[in-house]
Amino acid sequence: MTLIDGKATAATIKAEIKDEVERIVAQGGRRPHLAAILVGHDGGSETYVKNKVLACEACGFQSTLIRFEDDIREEELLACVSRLNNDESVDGFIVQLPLPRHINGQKVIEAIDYRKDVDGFHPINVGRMAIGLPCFVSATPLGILTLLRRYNIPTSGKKCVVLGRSNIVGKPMAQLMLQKQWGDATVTVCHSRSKTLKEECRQADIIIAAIGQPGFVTADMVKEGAAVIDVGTTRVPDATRKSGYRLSGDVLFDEVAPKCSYITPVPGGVGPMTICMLMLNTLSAAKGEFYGERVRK
Ligand code: BQF
Repeated sequence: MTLIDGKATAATIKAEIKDEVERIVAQGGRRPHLAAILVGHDGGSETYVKNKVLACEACGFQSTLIRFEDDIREEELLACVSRLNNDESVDGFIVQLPLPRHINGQKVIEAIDYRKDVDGFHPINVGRMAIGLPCFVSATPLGILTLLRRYNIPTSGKKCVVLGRSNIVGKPMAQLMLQKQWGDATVTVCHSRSKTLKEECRQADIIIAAIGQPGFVTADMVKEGAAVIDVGTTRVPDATRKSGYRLSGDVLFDEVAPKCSYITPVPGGVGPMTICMLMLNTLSAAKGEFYGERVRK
């Protein structure tokens, strides 16, 4: 069993990004600039945005954090998006999700200029991704594909089961695993209503778990020698921690790991790669490019 070290892989890639940024700056170019909009004070969102700001520093990027209280009106948020769309000093920006319930998140996403949509959530990027055109690919699926490649885990022609059908992870992950130039796999998507979920998993060469239920994937669901990718990052209370909680994945790691060829831990697996791919997308945006064919293997 090989433990996939997402934290180390992300650190390597961030160092590569930083090198490129310093080359750009030495040639008289401007540092890439990522802006983030954070609404409210959700603990998870605070942490995630902090991770993004720190990653910008590691990559030599400029970053701007724009905060709003959770009673912000939708029009104010849309005005902020519009301002960032038109701000030439900003290469890319994100709106940290989830948003408060009184705000139409889809409307906010659609207000983002797709050329600055480094999260890859705008329908133009989603659509372009789905048909294999250059686009911003959402960071978590891109991070997982990067791990599979860097660890030389074969995907072409393999049976891949994606657990979860969210717009952020499950759906784009399944699309990319299907595509010839990415996973080139046979893909099955299972979700909370899937009757044959366990049977599908047992036949999978690769399981990508993104359902947000701690310990959902148990040893009896995993074929001997399968590769298991754990996208879960649920905060569960833990009195022994300073923070009062710990991150729990969707995979019951201790019993599943011995059966795997490869497995990602939580924390330190997919999470750091998500942040790192956001940086890569921002670098592409700063260079006026999409994450397209050109940068693929
Ligand atoms: C790690 C996210 C659910 C909903 C909205 C490193 C992150 C997490 C874990 C992180 C996530 C999850 C992010 C680890 C960003 C991933 O060491 O294991 C980094 O910051 N993430 C987000 O921005 O929004 C979310 C999960």
